[in-house]
Amino acid sequence: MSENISVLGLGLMGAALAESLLAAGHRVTVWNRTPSKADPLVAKGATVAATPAEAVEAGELVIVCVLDYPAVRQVLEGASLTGRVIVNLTSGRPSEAGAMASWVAEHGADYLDGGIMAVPQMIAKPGALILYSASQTAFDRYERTLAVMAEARFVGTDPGMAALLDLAMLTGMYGQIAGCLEAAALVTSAKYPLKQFTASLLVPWLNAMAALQVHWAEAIEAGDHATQVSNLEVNRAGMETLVAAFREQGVKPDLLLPLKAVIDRRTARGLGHEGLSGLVEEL
Ligand code: FVH
Repeated sequence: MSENISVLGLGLMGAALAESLLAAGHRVTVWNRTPSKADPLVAKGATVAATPAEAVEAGELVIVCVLDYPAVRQVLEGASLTGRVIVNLTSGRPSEAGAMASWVAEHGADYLDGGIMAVPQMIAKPGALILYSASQTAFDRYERTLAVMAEARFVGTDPGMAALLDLAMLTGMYGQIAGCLEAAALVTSAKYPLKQFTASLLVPWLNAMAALQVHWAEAIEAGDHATQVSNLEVNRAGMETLVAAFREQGVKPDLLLPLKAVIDRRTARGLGHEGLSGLVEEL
């Protein structure tokens, strides 16, 4: 079914979202602070609105994707939101999502907050995921429409939950990036071909290790950090070796040292028999 949808914010991500909705046959109205960014979408069939208020009026479903939450507020302020469903796909903090949900409700609209787990090039392709939270009613009503942009997954009625899970997933990603950058520095210090190391050794290893995460999650939920894999004392000694080897190679272990510090703290408290999952108690 073709819907009237408005997209406010046509940066890299907003433009990709609007394009996917147009390609799916929806009637899309667009608005952007810098108007010229609408031109490629107008060429593909979008209608351009002169103001955010005009854009909000045109769509029952209003998608906002701008830099940050203060910008969302600036964009929506002054528009008549009554009866609309506002889907905010701007990245932010859980508390910002909660405040935005209240503000939108005060203005007579239903609210979904979203966390985009994709880059613009992935939109409307397999592998793209958007997490949604806040109004279950709005999600149920528009789930099929939202699924045009990316797999749509509702994670709860707490408005901040999508933002929190988005940040948690980014945290996992940054941890992996930190480890991979240190590994790259170590490998290049020995003049070993980095691409070969990464493709044939590192990536398969990380995939195998990723499988352990669910086991750790179970241990953390149960508060049971007994291990049959490797205890913290073994990991503490391993970290000492790692850091010493880095220094011998002339490489700074800066991204590893915070993890080492937490392992040292936990073992110093006499908990070296536990597994790595126990470190969560230190955070
Ligand atoms: N790009 C990505 O890979 C990530 C993936 C995960 C989610 N993020 C979030 O999406 C939001 C938008 O990101 P973006 O990539 O589209 O960013 P830009 O291309 O830089 O476009 C920014 C748009 O925001 C508009 N804007 C900024 N400030 C204001 C304001 N005060 N009032 C109105 N609009 C504003 C900007 O307008 P203009 O500069 O073109 O006039 C762009 O439309 C973001 O939360 C990411 O974290 C993307």
